[in-house]
Amino acid sequence: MTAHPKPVLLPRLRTLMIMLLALVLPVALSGTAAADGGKSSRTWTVQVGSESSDQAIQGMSFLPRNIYINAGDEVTWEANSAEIHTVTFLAAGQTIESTQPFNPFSPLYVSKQGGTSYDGHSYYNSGVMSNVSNSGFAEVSSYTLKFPDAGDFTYYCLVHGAGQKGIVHVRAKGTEYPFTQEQYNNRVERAERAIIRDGYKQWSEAREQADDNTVFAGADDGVAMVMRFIEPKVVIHVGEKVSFVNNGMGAPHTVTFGAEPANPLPPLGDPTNYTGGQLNSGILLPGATFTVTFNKAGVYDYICALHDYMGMVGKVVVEE
Ligand SMILES: [Cu+2]
Repeated sequence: MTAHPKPVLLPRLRTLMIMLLALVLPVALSGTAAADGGKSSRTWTVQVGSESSDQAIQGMSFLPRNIYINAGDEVTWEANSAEIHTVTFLAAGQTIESTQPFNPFSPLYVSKQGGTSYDGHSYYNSGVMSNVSNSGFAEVSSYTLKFPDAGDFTYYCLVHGAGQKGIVHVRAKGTEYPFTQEQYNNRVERAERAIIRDGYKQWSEAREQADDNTVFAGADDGVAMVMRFIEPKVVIHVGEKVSFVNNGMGAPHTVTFGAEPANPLPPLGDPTNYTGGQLNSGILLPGATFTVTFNKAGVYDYICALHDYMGMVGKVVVEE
């Protein structure tokens, strides 16, 4: 989970992709945009997550949250953020609470489960979705399911639990669609902008409360999440403490000094007497605080082992 710059398409590759799109689009449009009274099957698109361009703000939502389709249509979920998510339809009788917390070591959580046509009652999972290749998982960038039968089908993100859900409303073949994909897309863009605004607001509020002895490990209101330490760099003196506070509502973080452990979930080292080397808070859940006493002068880099690849890293400078 080391930090790498976000991959950028080479200009020539981008041109090639536009040319390919030009070839593919007329075919795709003939199946999706025709005014056919909803008789032919369509493919609809839902965005999984959202983010600011620097990846600092991550949105925990499926957009649009509700989509109205007809029996026989398909939905494609597209990974739209560096933060990981899943698209998961639970088995009949299974609750989202029973799946929590997310288990990063279980294939039931991280790998694709179920077929390509939704049967209305079995467990279907996209696997871990992300728009970057350095999240530490073998990511899926898109996931498509066909919905042959009418019904209202709720799905969740296994990473973010009950707070992140969406509903696919499948109506009988031939029902008039209430919205076009373009109308959904316009709403999605507005919702994304609102999430990012919300994130920057929380970020500046946390900044006002932060000082050299108080660092906020992210900030979030359950939907917009700031994937940064606030402030990331502090300067203290030998013998002083720094408290890392997770004031959020949904996102777990870690505070990890020294070499990143293979499994960053359990705590490691003695935070009451830190003089360098490995020290890990373990999973710092919302509401938790991790306090470290620095007993030796030096410059200590630290990371959130879950979100360092988005830029969630910091530095403690300890002076004599
Ligand atoms: Cu984090």
